[in-house]
Amino acid sequence: MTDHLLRRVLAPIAATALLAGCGAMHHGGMTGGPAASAVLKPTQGNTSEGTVRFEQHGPHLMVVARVTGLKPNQEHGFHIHEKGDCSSADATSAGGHFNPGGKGHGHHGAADRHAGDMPNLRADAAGVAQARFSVDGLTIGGTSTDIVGKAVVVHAGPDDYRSQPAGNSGARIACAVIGRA
Ligand SMILES: [Cu+2]
Ligand SMILES: [Zn+2]
Repeated sequence: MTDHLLRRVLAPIAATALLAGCGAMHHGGMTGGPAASAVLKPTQGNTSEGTVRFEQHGPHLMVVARVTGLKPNQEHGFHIHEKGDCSSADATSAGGHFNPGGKGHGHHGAADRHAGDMPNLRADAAGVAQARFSVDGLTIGGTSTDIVGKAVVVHAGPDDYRSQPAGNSGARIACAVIGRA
């Protein structure tokens, strides 16, 4: 087996190890850049909770999340919201999607989108989502695109990546304020 092939086989294993615990997160694939994290707590009447870690690598923001208490086998909208305030019972205190560019809601891979638009979380049969992806247009520190002090929110339903202003993903079931890690 070539090194290249070996890495492709081992990469998912490394990702799993990253999610195994805080200690493990300092090793493996995520190296060195500015980091931030958030601990998701359920909104009133919900049970979803989890952790999200962010790490900046040049223009890319790597996001690693593990969220439990989701609806099994369903996708859930997952965004950065503009206010780091999860104090209201339904997390509407977190405001709308983080949108420093003044754009419309869209697919996370598109140029025209809110900076805070991210891929849906996908829950397994046990209602657990483990995600690892990177998005552009967000930073840790520095500029108007800084996510520190903003909120990360999980929704009851999937984001359709089209509907305005927020993808029609329903109620906010978990919320967290993002802090420097
Ligand atoms: Cu949202
Ligand atoms: Zn949006």
